[in-house]
Amino acid sequence: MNSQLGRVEDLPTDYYNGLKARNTLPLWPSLRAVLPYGKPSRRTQPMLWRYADVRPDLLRAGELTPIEKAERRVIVLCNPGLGLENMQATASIYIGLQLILPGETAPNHRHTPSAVRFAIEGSGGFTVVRGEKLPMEKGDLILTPPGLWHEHGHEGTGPVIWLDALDLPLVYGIEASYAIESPSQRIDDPHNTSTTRFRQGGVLPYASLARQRNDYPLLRFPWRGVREALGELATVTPIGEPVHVAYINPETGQECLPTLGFSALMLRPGEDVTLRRRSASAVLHVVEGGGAAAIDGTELAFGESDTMAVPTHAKVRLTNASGKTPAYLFMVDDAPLHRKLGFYEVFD
Ligand code: GTQ
Repeated sequence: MNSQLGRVEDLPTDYYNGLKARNTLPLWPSLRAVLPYGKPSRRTQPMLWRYADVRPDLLRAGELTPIEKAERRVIVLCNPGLGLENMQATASIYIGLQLILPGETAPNHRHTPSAVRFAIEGSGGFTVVRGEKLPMEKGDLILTPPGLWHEHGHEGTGPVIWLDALDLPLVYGIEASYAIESPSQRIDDPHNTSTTRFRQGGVLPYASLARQRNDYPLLRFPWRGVREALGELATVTPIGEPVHVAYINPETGQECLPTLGFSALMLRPGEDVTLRRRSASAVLHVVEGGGAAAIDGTELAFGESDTMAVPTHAKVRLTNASGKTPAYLFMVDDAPLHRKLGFYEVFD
């Protein structure tokens, strides 16, 4: 492979200017920039947003901006390597922390980007998706798939805060991002029956076997069940091997949403794990506990409700700081997108 391709400066100025005047460019001076050898070039910085820093700003937004003036009262976690104004945690993943106060509603809309909510704090918050009312208690994962109506409300007391993850940078980047609004949905299912129907992994409502496939049969994954599953998996997983579960569509066994993947990790007391290096980018959110992360050599100390960015192809090592209690992390990644595009890779 030739490491010294021709440069712009090697070309006659009038030739180069003529190309530009005709809205064209020579490839070779830029070839290595767009197709770097061996590994993608990445602007995403390994980094951490502390909940203790973001939370006061979010509560202040609750005083400064009424919900009618915000629709979604969100502080966005922006990776500085990608330019703050681009609102990217990683190149494909948008992350925001959203606040809703008692009695407020965030109006009904639907959009082309896929979204999920992961509840962080407070009680009494809910999202209505496709006419189903979904409670949001700490650690619950709520899907709002592309094109499905969703709106948020709060029937409790005190602030409710959750993490939003969307494939917005991707969908916006391909000029396909838009939303439409509609009056509040009629609640057909006030008791979150999708979560009841798919209560137990490995068994399905019998009718599911013959039923025309619904792309999104299960919309809410309560944390309690995921935490229990991690605890059980830990008993049969050698120390040092990640205790890691994936959230799936219970009818297909595949990922829940087209582009984003969701999973949860348990770090046992004192445990140190290295995740397999892979092509996907990710965001790690701390559900319980604290510890240390080394992401491509960047050392980050994490505590409860903090959020970290993991670039594509990055090496990730996680250590539980406690010798007594487990730590739990929620992960969003773009592995489903990489798989669909045909280049998902796991290295090492
Ligand atoms: O709650 O529907 O953080 O539409 C960004 C866009 C949240 C939402 C965000 C959204 C929402």
